[in-house]
Amino acid sequence: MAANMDNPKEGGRDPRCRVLVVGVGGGAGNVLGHALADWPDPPTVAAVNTDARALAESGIGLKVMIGRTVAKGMGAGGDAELGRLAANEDLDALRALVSEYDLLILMASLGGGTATGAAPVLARIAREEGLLTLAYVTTPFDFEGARRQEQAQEGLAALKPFADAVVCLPNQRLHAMLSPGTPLGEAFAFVDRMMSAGIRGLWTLLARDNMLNLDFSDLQSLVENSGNECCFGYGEGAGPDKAAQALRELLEGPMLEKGRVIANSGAMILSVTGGPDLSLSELEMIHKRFQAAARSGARISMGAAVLDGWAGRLALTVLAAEHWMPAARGPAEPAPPGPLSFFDDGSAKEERPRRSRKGTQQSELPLGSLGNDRGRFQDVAPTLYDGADLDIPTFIRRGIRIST
Ligand SMILES: Nc1nc2c(ncn2[C@@H]2O[C@H](COP(=O)(O)OP(=O)(O)OP(=O)(O)O)[C@@H](O)[C@H]2O)c(=O)[nH]1
Ligand SMILES: [Mg+2]
Repeated sequence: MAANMDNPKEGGRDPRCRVLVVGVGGGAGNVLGHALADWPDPPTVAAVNTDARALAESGIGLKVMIGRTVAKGMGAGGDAELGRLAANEDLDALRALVSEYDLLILMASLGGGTATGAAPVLARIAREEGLLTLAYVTTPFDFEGARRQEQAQEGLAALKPFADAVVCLPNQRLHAMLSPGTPLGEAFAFVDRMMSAGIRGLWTLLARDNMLNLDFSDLQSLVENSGNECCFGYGEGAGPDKAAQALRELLEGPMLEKGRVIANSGAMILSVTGGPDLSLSELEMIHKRFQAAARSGARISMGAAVLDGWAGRLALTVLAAEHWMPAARGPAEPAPPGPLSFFDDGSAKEERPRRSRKGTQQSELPLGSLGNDRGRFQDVAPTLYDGADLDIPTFIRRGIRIST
């Protein structure tokens, strides 16, 4: 059973679960801006940032500004402690943001100040409010330097105790998929594409009446027994060979370490997105290939969505739990592994404790005059790569203008 079906949101059919997607910090805001551009039926998406200019420029409708006092609307300048203080300054706004939902998909590009410091605070609040939290995070490319990498690892360690599962994509894993000499902006755009496709693929299955549905409880079962860690992979194909192409990209590519992650995982969710031409034989082939690649007894669950405009295309998203352990007892215990679970094992799930509902609140933006300079971080050693200062908000660095 999907949780909390008693209070469907406006807009037609009952949602299978109420999903809130939040991007914390500049990089995550860019990923979600990217995702929204190609998302016909999106869930509620919010941006949380210390950076007033980044929020103002973002195409994301729901914006929560944090840390007006400590960060003065200028970003955290790569300082994770400042990001944490900023979130603590606006606990009420963050609580109001999440309190109406069942599932939080929290996106954070770790390594800078805001996401690294604030994402663990948001995850803690979501836990207190009874949401299931699936955090999608990236860690920096090696070329961004040791300081960012270390800070990202600290952020990851701080996030794990509060998220039900963290899906971590080290940017460096994608490095092998980029040709040498790829400009910085293009490298991040590639990460944006991978992350946004993964989040969209999962949400599409949760939210729609699909050919093969994914139920909230199935996701809950995977993440709650995942040992707090999942891996994520994405592959796509086009033309008559589309399923084989997508499989090759996933099982032989670097995102899932050339199949090593699949071979080690105790449970995984496969999400297939295709057009009206998506065939049963393609689904069978995908399932068989994963069964062959997975370890014996692994629980493989598959959902498939057919979207208009996707004829001739196929995308495959995987969430895999390497440290998955079946629950020892209780209603959350999953069914024993079968040949093919289409998420219909009927295992009822206990509702997570929730507090009384509060109205969602949108913070106001104090839009002062902000220039392209480093503001009060003028005296802090910049994180430079290829002439670009990574502590300057990404959208300014990349000259991104997202239309509103
Ligand atoms: N996918 C993606 N990642 C990005 C982008 N820009 C930066 N990143 C990554 O995100 C990490 C954190 O950078 P930001 O998102 O700019 O930092 P922040 O969380 O906003 O923190 P402050 O800017 O210090 O307040 C970087 O180290 C990069 O690895 C982007 O446009 N897309
Ligand atoms: Mg920023």
